[in-house]
Amino acid sequence: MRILILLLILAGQFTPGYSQKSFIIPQPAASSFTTDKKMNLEEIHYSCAPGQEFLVKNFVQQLADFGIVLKGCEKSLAKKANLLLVLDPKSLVEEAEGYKLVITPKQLRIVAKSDAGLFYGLQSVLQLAVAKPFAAGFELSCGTVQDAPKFGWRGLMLDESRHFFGMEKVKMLLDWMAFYKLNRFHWHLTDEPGWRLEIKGYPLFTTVGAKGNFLDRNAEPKFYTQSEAKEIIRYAADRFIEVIPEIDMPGHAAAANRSYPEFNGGGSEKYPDFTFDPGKEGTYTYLSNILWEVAAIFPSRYIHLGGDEVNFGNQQWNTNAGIQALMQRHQLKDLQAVEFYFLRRMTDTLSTMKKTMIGWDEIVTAGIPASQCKTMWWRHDKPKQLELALQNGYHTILCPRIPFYFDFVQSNTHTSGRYWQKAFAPVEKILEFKQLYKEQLTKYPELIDGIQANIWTETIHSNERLDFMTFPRMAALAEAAWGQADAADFADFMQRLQPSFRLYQVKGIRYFDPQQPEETPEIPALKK
Ligand code: TNX
Repeated sequence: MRILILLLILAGQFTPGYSQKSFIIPQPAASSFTTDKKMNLEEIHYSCAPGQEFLVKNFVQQLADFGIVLKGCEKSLAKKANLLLVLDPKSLVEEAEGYKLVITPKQLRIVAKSDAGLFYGLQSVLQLAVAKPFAAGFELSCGTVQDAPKFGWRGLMLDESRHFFGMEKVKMLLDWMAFYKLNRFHWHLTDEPGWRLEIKGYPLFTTVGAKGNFLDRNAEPKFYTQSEAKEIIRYAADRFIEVIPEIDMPGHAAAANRSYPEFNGGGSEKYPDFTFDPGKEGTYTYLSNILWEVAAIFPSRYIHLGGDEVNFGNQQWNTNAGIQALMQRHQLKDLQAVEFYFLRRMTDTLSTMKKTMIGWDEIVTAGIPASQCKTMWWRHDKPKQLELALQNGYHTILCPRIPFYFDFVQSNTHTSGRYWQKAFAPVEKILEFKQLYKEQLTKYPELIDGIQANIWTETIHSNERLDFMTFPRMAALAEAAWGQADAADFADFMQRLQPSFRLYQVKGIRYFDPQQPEETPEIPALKK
């Protein structure tokens, strides 16, 4: 009998059951935790190189933001440290953003090749800590995590043209992106309802262009000054998030055209003043002046030029003498050829600024050299466009509407927000992403940079509704983008999501729980 018990215990130690599963989201590449040994951290004695001290400071701040206040936090000798950060360029942790975390009863050690890796190690600790907080400090189970992301581009886009949310809300999103190890914030700053970025050479953008939103043409002007934009960029950089601005062209330009009508290429009945005028030399100077300012604000290598849906409102190009002359001069056979000419030219302009262009998937047949751009594939109903992008050698970010458009509803019981026929964007579908695009991921692993979710805001007018549409789908996005879970396991993911739900509650975030739809009712959109 005793032998049998002993055998059972031993068997237990070597089966996966022994390793207590962690609650970390996104799921780490490998982790193992013991159930019987713990480490308590009430006071931090840290050791790291002077250049990494900011990571400890920021970590302590993050703990405090979640209500975990330590008794103290001071630097100590490595031997006595209970938190050790080791930046080792030659470490066995292979990937730039990877890390190894070792928790023993006396010490918590993170080894990485880069600051980003150390930061992600600390985010994992943060997630474990908030799952077991104490009055002072927190408790961790001992164990190890060896981790790195599958995808380098783990993005979230926010449309602030249709509705403007402001500094505080953007910072809140960046905080949560960091918590879930997302690393690209794509900022959609211009579109029809409003232009949201100060451009010093063109002051009318912030008086005329910034006025109004999707629901109210006369809403007071809302925009970011250049110094506010820089503050957001810094805030994001502290969290290892790169900010990519989007200045949409040649379509979706109505707010710009209200400000400077001399560069208006006209629109359609449904989309008035939709395009810039590609037939005027002055338009190229104007846009290049704007982009020089944008390039000076945003340190990112990338500027997103949109390039989407131009045919929604380019009919007037047919009767515009300047455009007709341009077509003759350059032998452009139709309006799409004009659009592509415009995009090639603007991409060249960005190249002179040492910036790489990003465009929506409309650009993949524009003849732009692959070395000068990246594309975002969004039209899930046009898989051909993705195939073309990859065949043409374009680095591609996957953000198909289904399941990555967060303005789509997340449950078929919801009535506010988009559907594609009957399709929508539930958490389950986000988790299934790797299986859905297995073929492309296998065939073009070096061209698919990663994935991104896009929060379009025609139907999102308030912070509350923004939260409802974003949480917990942001966590599912991170799970897919980090890409280490072997297969989509909704039940397991929902289990790991429970600590996040508690934090959302503490923070007053109106989230959606797919397993408790009645308790987390839909926050409806306002109708136009
Ligand atoms: C398509 S995605 C758009 C946006 C809309 C969105 C609504 C893309 C490149 N264009 O302008 O806001 O659908 O889901």
